[in-house]
Amino acid sequence: MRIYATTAHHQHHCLELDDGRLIQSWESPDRADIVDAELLARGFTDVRQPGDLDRLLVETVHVPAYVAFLETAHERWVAEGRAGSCAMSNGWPARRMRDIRPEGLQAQLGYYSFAADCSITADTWVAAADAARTADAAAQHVAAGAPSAFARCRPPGHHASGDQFGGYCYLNNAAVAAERLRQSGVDRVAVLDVDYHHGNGTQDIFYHRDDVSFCSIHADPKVEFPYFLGHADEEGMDGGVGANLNVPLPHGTQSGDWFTALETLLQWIERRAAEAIVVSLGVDTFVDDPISQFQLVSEDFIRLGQRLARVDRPMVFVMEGGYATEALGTNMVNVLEGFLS
Ligand code: Q9C
Ligand code: ZN
Repeated sequence: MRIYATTAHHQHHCLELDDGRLIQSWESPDRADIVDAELLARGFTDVRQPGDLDRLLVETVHVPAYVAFLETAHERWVAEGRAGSCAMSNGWPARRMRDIRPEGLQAQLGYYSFAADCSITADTWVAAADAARTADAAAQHVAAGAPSAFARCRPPGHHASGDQFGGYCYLNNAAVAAERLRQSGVDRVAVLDVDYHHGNGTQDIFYHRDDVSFCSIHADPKVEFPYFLGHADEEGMDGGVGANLNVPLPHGTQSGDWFTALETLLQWIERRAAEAIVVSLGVDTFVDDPISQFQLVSEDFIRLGQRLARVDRPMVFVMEGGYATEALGTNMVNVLEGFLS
């Protein structure tokens, strides 16, 4: 299996508001290093650099003004002489306020984000752009006939909507991959999101479309981030009615119930007649994940990969979450090795 990866992400490590403290984010550069080391150790040696960022492709899943905002926000932050090292919002357009695009940088940070768990550093844009082109390259490889590819993305992407960052995500790498498959002539694509958190951004980007189906198993948003999307009654809208499926599960979910939910999703994908699948591959379902509450064990990730191989469709694996850094390499590569075995 070919791997796509870059190292620009290294410079990006943002601040996160966590339990009332401002900390260096759980979403750290060593996450990628650990995965890269494990890939090499287990014989995944076909590691490539992606091509240039296809801005037009990115702007099919993101609003162009949002992309320009991400690119320039930190320069504007510095130019304004702000005290903190990261550009971060302190107010959002919540209920009873207006959905109106403001002018000032601090106000636009609120307009273009939905959570205080991530922020924009001097290197965030380069890292996010690298992750997006990494996902694009993996999708192009699969579109050209490869049975699978792994985009070792960082930062992750599935929480980023068309015009909002949050949940450690800025550009939606999985959505970029799905859109690349579509533009390469794959008529029907499915995104299978197995990250512990609901992929609210990906769902929203494709919510009105029938050609890209989205399904997800995740912790119930009634009690877990991103709280305000990912509920079981969200089925798609307009032309996309029936093209969205959420299976929320309670805190404490163990392997048995998780794999039962996976069967539900895979049967649904079969009914959706997807020709290729993008897997939003988060392994924060792991029992020792420091910010998550499911109880999968490392062997479960091998089983996940084996089960996905039996789906027998071209697959683009896009790395998302997973914060038990020590075990992250093992868990992530277990899925890929299970898939190939
Ligand atoms: N106390 C992904 O897995 N909330 N994003 C963290 C920690 C946000 C996770 C709170 C979690 C976002 C891609
Ligand atoms: Zn997650």
